[in-house]
Amino acid sequence: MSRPLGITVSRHIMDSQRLHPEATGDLTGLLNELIVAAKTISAEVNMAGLADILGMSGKTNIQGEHVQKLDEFANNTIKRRMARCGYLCAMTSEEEADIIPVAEGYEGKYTLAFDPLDGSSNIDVNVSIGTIFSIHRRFTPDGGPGEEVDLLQPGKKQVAAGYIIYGSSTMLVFTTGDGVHGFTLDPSVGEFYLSHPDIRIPEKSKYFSINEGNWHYWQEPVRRYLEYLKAEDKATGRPYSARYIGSMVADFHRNLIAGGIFLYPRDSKDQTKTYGKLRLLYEAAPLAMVVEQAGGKAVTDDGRSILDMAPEDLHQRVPVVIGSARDVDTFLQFMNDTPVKPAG
Ligand code: FBP
Repeated sequence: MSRPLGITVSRHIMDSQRLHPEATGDLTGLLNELIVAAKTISAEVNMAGLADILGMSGKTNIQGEHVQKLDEFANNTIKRRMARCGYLCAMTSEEEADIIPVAEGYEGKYTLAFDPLDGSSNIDVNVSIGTIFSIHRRFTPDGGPGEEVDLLQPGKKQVAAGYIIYGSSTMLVFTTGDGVHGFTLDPSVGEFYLSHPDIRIPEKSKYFSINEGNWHYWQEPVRRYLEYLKAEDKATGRPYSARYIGSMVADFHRNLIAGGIFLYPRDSKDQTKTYGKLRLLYEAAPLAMVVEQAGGKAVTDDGRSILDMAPEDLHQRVPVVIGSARDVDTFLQFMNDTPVKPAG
């Protein structure tokens, strides 16, 4: 279905719903509520320097990270709005140790996992940050509060996933399984308009995104892969350029639009994070659904499909390699020590 530029996101969601005669409108309602929360966060982020909302909240979250005031604001904004939207049975957030219940009497048939503000180390320095979300159909029978099992479902079972990036403009990028579409917020109207229909990640990459400060803590094949990306070879467009913002959502978005590979492999730097830093439920799995719907690929550094992974814990970490499919395959050839097939 061709999608005219400039339509509003609500119209786009309604049009997509028409493609699914079995749809009840609940997912549409849920997405629209989430979009209102995103607009609220966007307004606060844009005013952050003026609104005494920069800096630490004085709290520490389940990850052992110091919680930023804006993190807390974003978390509360989403929690409050979604707890009474009537479409959810349970939620989980990067900022909360346990399952987040919805208000009694408002239980619905979906679950929401979210990272309220990804890239928190960049909040105070005005660098792009974002909200990442993942939606599943509940696993337990409809009616009543949800349980952890409703949230601990593999990424391939997601019914919708995406992110809102608060950058030079605020953009919403998401998929409901019918391709990936991007919408730009017009703050003067307070409306998201379709600006990037049917996003496809370029086959040919230009960029690699990884924190090279962790070089000495990586497994040897990871280092060899980076050396390969930096070696000169015109035929394969190497050397690639290094781009690393330190906000996964922003690094991912650049690579989705311009072509690239983002890697956060396991490393031996921090014994509490021996199997990667990034979280499966509300960072890796939603971006994996987006990239695969856009023609890319998302795996762990030992070649497991991120979307096939069955989560065991709400805050489970996972090593992530995500981006243009050909580059992810080349990375895996290094990890499996198989000779790299020349590109093309
Ligand atoms: P949060 O900010 O949501 O905790 O996310 C983790 C994150 O900031 C990612 O966005 C980013 O890719 C990564 O950590 C940066 O880690 P590092 O500073 O180790 O490179």
